[in-house]
Amino acid sequence: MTRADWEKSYVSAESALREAGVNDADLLKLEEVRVRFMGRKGELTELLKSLKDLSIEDKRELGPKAQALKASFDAAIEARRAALEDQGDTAALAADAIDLTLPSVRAPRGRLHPLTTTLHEIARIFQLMGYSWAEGPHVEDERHNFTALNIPENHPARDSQDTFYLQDLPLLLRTHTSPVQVRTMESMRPPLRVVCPGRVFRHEQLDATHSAVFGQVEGLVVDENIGLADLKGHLQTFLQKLLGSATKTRFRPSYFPFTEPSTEVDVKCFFCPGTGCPSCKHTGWIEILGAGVVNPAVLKAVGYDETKWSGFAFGIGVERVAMLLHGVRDLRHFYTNDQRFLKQFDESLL
Ligand code: 2NL
Repeated sequence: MTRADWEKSYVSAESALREAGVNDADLLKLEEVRVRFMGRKGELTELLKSLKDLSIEDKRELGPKAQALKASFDAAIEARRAALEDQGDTAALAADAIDLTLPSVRAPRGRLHPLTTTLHEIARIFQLMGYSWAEGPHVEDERHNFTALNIPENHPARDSQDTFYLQDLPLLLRTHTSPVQVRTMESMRPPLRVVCPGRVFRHEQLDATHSAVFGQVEGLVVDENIGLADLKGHLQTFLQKLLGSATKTRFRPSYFPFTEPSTEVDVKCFFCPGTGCPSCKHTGWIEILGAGVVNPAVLKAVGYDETKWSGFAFGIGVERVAMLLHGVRDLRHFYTNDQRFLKQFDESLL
């Protein structure tokens, strides 16, 4: 190779290098370029190899020139590779950036439903007053739900308009928790004090104050010489513990087949100063529970000596109490499980 040929190759390699696009190449393209110039048959490799065909003097002059071209090529490739790797690292870091100094997301904590805490609150007060807690089946027979309670065969409460009966079986969904007390009396001798909290079922249209499934707490005391005065004392104590010691009570005559006499218990309205408001339907009083002296026919039906024993009983609706305690005006809020509603109830009331 002549010096002139070599110089031509040099100029051609130099301009090819300039146009190779090193500074826009990605990693794959960059390797292609490197092989194209510096591979075994690469343009630069050939140029360096062909130095050996030149005279000593030409080698001395052109050798460093060729080396400088290779060095600047190597440097350009290396700079581009470093820039690409740097970019890659930055992108990878951005893609899975986790700020370990951020506070963690709190796991949502469960809490008891306001109807559950209300039922617990009612039963707990009676437990403080010496009552024990009893539960029983939701599916009952007519004897425990009606007959033993002195509810006559033709009573409207027995109608399938009001009571859910099971298909093809002489069974029903209990309409109150009284059958639990009947079962307690069947299995225990007096004296007894018991509360029976639980779910009850009535064939009812759902509205702001009625539901076909609702909670009830019934209570029963049987002992010697139990009368209306005991009933009034226990229920007044209970209501003052539930609603505050300033709570005023009123006992109105009423009627239930299973108690005689029977009474409905009102508390002085705690929403208005007795002047009347929608909560007390402008009467100044709020009806809160029903009660009475146990009808001797009920004691007799469970095999108790009704000349020796007497008692009183009461029933209180859980939804109604929860609505009064929390100022809820529509009971359907308790069943729809809207988190915005449920989150308002105190987490600590477990
Ligand atoms: C109400 C009225 C009441 C009873 C329930 C009862 C149970 C037995 C014997 C006698 Cl085993 N009585 N339970 C008595 C009076 C009233 O509930 O309005 N509840 C929401």
